[in-house]
Amino acid sequence: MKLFGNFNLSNLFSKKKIDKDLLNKFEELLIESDVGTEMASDLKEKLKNEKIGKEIKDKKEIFDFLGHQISKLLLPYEKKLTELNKSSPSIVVVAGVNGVGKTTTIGKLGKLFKDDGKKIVFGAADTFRAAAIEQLELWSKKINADFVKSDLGTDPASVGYKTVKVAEEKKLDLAFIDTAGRLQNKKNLMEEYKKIFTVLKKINPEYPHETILVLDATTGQNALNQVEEFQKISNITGLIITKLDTSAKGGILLAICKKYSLPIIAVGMGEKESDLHPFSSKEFAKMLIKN
Ligand SMILES: Nc1nc2c(ncn2[C@@H]2O[C@H](COP(=O)(O)OP(=O)(O)O)[C@@H](O)[C@H]2O)c(=O)[nH]1
Ligand SMILES: [Mg+2]
Repeated sequence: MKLFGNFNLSNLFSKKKIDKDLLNKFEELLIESDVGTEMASDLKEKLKNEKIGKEIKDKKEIFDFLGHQISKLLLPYEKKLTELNKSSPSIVVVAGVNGVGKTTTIGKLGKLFKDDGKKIVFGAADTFRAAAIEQLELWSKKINADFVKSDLGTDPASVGYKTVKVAEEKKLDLAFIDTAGRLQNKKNLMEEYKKIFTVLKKINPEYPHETILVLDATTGQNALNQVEEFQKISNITGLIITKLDTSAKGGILLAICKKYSLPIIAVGMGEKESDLHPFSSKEFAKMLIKN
């Protein structure tokens, strides 16, 4: 993950004094790093108010200041993992476009809750691809979770229904329902996605308790469109941002928070089961600034 692309923040602050020109360059760098214009101007103002005209004795001072500001901006968007498990069972739908990391993230979430002694079930409601069903089944075996599937091409809502029933009957703590990804350009998949919610709500109007949208940090600005599209058709209650272990620009996370005020639950930092980390504004800001 990086914040400042190929530019070097360090070079920018090699000047001895923070003046208007430097502040404008700083803002440009922020915009190029996907944080969005509002966030960029916010951070520029903060730097200006605090440091304009002052001598820069040590660049570290600037990095620490920035890290602290970013951490403060992101703090209200932290959502604890335990909030996903406030009811018994807690029903969680996992949404997102194809390839963002939904299935992998469910596996990793399952692992975190399993390690915490919770009983869980995975529902393979991405019935669109055989590989997707197998992939989730593998995860369920790996972490010893219950697993519900149907044949390829069956109605995803019926898999959702069966998954919830298993969770209720076996008195499990959590059910994670995987969904198919190619939504924006596939009308029937979109309808099927909406039907999952209709069916779950018939069982219990409170279902699902959570709908997590998974976003791939490498898609940059496009992630914003995805939030917009999914919010139109479902009540997104939290985000998980994946692939922050790559050269993705982590700044997109700031833009999303600012624009949509959605909480962030966790960040994906790799493909392994241990690579999902609860979102900490402090840790995240530290990682951003380090690069
Ligand atoms: N580097 C990296 N790869 C990830 C991460 N999360 C998922 N992936 C990979 O992204 C690809 C797509 O993941 P998958 O879970 O199948 O996406 P889905 O189509 O949304 O279900 C797979 O190769 C995953 O291993 C992550 O945090 N970092
Ligand atoms: Mg999948």
